[in-house]
Amino acid sequence: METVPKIPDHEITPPNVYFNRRSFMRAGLVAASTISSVSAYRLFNPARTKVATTTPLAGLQQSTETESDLMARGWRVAEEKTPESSVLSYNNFYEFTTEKEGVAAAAKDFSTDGWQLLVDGMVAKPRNWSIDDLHAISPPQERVYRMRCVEAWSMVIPWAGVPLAHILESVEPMPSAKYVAFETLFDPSRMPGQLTDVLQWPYVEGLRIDEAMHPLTLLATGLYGKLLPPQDGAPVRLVTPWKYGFKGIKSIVRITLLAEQPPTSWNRYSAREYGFYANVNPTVDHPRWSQATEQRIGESGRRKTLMFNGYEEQVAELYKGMDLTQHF
Ligand SMILES: Nc1nc2c(c(=O)[nH]1)N[C@H]1C(S)=C(S)[C@@H](COP(=O)(O)O)O[C@H]1N2
Ligand SMILES: [Mo]
Repeated sequence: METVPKIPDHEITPPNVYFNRRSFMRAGLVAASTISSVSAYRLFNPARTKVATTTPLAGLQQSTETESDLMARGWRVAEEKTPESSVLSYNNFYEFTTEKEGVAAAAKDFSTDGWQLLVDGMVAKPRNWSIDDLHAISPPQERVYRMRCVEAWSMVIPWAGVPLAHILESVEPMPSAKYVAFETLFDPSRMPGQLTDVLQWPYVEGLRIDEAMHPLTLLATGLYGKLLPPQDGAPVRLVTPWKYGFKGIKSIVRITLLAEQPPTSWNRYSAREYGFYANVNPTVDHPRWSQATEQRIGESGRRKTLMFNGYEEQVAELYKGMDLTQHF
């Protein structure tokens, strides 16, 4: 990047601000002049979020496969997990707030009682699912995945959930179904961020059907062995670990199978910056910043971003022959 124009706060919070502040806090009150006034303000007025404890996830399956088989599938990663406290307190969820460290507090009273997930469109058997219904056809499995935000920070998260393929197979997609559209709840009385126009609501996402059926694609209902907390997308969110984090749409109420590619929220916001595919790719930079490296939460220094976020062996086949600089 040659020039870095002023980036509105809601689009990207440079992770180095967050981390400088954290290491500064560890180091004690030494380098006050090196941090920005914003982080200095926050340092002395810490908005410490009380992180909600959540309910254990019943029926989490113990895998019978060996660790190396699970790693070959991409279902485990041999990297340190991001501390649970960071996964629960550093979030993007614009339906509540654009302040990453404020999501947990802003979402803490979000009730998901009686949640229904409608799966419809080009399927033989459309139906409404409760979270228990999802777990009844496919007991929750643990998946330890890398998560790479388009803003160039990353985590390693132990999710629990149901392969999306199991749900889609049970509603019997028609041959004409080529894409899968996802939609977050729209209810400004419960999601106050929806009273602002920072994005067009509801948040929507989409996958090609072969991406949706891929064994890495998870409907997550838990993390760290517990039910998903509100700030991470309760009660059910998408996880596609080889794609940028914004594909992982939270608090899903509807999944619709379609013949045509559906609109997606960040692509609608800025098509030249955020593509439909959003595959992690260190060689295709965001127009305003490099994607070659990332800040792993809790680490000092940066690490190299991996092609398809390290899932090349599992997913490269899906994109054979495609120009990834065009289909970014
Ligand atoms: N509905 C909805 N889903 C969303 C978002 C959002 O603002 N609204 N943010 C996305 C972005 S940019 C990221 S990086 C991940 C963050 O997930 P996490 O907070 O559980 O780490 O959620 C994604 N899903
Ligand atoms: Mo993100």
